[in-house]
Amino acid sequence: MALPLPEETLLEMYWTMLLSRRLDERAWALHRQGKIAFHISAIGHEAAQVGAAYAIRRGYDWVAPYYRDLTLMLALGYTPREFMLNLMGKKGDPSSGGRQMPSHWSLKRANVISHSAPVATQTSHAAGIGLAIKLRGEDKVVITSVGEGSTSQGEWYEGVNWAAVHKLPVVFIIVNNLYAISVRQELQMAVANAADKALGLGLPGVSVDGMDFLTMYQVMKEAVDRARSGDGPTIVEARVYRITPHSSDDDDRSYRSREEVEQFKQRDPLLIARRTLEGEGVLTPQKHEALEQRAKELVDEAVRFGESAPYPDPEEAAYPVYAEDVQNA
Ligand SMILES: Cc1ncc(C[n+]2csc(CCOP(=O)(O)OP(=O)(O)O)c2C)c(N)n1
Ligand SMILES: [Mg+2]
Repeated sequence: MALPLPEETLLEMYWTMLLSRRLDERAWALHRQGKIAFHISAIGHEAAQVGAAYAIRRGYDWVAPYYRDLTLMLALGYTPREFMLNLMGKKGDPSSGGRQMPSHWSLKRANVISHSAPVATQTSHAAGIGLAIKLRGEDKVVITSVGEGSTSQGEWYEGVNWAAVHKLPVVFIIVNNLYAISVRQELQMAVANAADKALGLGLPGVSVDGMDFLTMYQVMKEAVDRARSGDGPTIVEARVYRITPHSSDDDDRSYRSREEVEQFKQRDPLLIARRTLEGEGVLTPQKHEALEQRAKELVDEAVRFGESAPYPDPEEAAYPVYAEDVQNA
């Protein structure tokens, strides 16, 4: 098939997915060892996130993510060390200096805004940033993501509606992993696809296989190009599956069968990407092994770094989260 990106870029995307998976698995282990208080996982969501990240101009466009977006964050330059500081609530955590819950991202150097824990608040933040871009006459775009359950929130409709009315340069990603904690999609919406909600809001809505990073990239690229050229926002629904429980504090055996989880594991986005890239001769088993080795070393090193890092000083609790001069803002 015709590959949409240079081989080197495809390998970089694969590497980001692999690193995300290995960091994520380590986070689960750290939680079970009592070394961190909480983890919320991106496992199963990696392809959708890397596809979205590579569709924007990273470091130039704006990003309003949600808590599952570890792979997206890594693609934007977030480091394994920073992730460990975040998980462990240590000094220097770029998201909040150890004050927010883990995985409530912020990364100023990558134009990732800080976000709140109430789901879908980032939707109206993204619409607001979109309006600012339009008023300033810039050619930037904003991407923002929520889970499918979060599209039940009034704030989600308000943000998307505003962006559609004013043709703002925003791409609204809905990560449909079928569940909002224990609540299945059918109990959240009467439409078959979350993207169908676009019809009532007056913007295009596309539902895609979010387990395939190339499909996601191509659909996101179109939506981002559309937004950048002034044609307005798009909803992109990425159909994925949450292979893990909702978070470290959830027991998914109470609401879904093991057979269902096993069935979706056959469509693990990492396996799909590996198969595609090996089929195209971009990846070889040897290259894959070398990446595995590198990921293990990086994760080990990041854990050591996080464990030996100090906790924030008590007065840092009163510092601002996003302001330029943290000491004097
Ligand atoms: C307004 C609000 N209500 C409830 C919660 C608690 N909560 C956190 S995540 C979550 C489920 C969200 O599900 P979904 O949007 O499908 O995202 P997923 O976790 O499946 O990726 C809920 C109910 C919250 N954070 N904010
Ligand atoms: Mg969900």
